[in-house]
Amino acid sequence: MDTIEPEVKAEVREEISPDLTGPEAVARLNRDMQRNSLTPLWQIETNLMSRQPRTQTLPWLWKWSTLYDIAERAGALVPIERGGDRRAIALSNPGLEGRPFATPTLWTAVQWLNGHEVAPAHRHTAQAIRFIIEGNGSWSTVEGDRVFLERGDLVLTPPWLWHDHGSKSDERAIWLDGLDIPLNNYLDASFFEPYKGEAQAVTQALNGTVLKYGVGQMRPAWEKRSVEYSPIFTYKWTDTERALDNLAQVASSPYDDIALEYTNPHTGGPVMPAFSAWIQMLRPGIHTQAHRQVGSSVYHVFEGSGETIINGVSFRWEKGDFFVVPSWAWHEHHNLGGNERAILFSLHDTPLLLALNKYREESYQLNNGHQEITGTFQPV
Ligand code: GTQ
Ligand code: FE2
Repeated sequence: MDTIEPEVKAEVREEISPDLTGPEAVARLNRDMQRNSLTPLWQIETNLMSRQPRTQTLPWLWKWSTLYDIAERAGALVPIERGGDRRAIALSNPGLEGRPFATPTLWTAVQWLNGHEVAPAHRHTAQAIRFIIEGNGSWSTVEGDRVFLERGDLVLTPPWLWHDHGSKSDERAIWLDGLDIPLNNYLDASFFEPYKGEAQAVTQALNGTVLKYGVGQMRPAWEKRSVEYSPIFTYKWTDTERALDNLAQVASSPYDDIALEYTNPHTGGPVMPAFSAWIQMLRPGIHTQAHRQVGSSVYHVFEGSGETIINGVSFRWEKGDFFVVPSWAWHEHHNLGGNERAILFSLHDTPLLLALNKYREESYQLNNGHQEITGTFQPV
């Protein structure tokens, strides 16, 4: 067995000197703590337990024109091979020291699949969703259940289920991937396994979980409730859009207008334990009030144009753009698309904060809930 040698052996204290209580003794104490891998709280407390969240995550925005151009070039230049497994390009928040994470808890990537390609099957403990931006003729197979991908569909890849993606058309498919990779790694909980073959056999009727559970109000009487994650592997856009239109007839939020969380119909909770997914419609002209929450979010503009004001800075967005709202940042949304609706898809790590009893939210009290705009974000 290997042993780990401490850098400093045996010598826990320096030689006794005549100064037992003065500044020299304090300096010696500090040195001894350091060389024995100890840290005094009294020197770090104000950083360690800040009065309010002091995130490194920056509010940021990625333009669709840039994302698309880069993904398209990767599609032409980079084959999908075992080992890499996926042609996915991660949003790397410039505040997070070059790590490939959009926020401290969320991996968000744009994945590009060429026509007739297969991204080979594998499984991992990281929890994943896809939101389909373009998908004609492409599919994803999750544990033998093949779902066809169409624009606006939400597709789930719950932890440790086999999944592969492919296409039977000449067209490329492109979608948003959301995973809890940063959290999974922070918790030292990552397991990954490649599948023995390339793609799984399809063992169920197409869109099997939609047929089985998709109405959401009922489940096969002989089955138990699915508590850990939603048993529905795809939420079809036509249902999502109908739910938005229906909600708009009866209610709205002053902060988010017509906002819906995708739920596990068996629990009413989020689709995954580590994050929740939302779809939201900002009706024409809507300018919401600002609020802030503990927890980070990533948004994708599915339709329309507008701005989100984050901590006083206007982030102008249009169809396809992605942006990040860090923890405890004031934010309000503004549809600037004339008579057009705007639709935002988003991921939030709220379920973690709620489960751990760390969630807080606050509404902006000044100026009818609207922040003063002090700057405009300039995309690269
Ligand atoms: O499609 O299975 O963006 O495993 C990152 C890891 C996508 C996937 C990502 C993955 C996948
Ligand atoms: Fe995967």
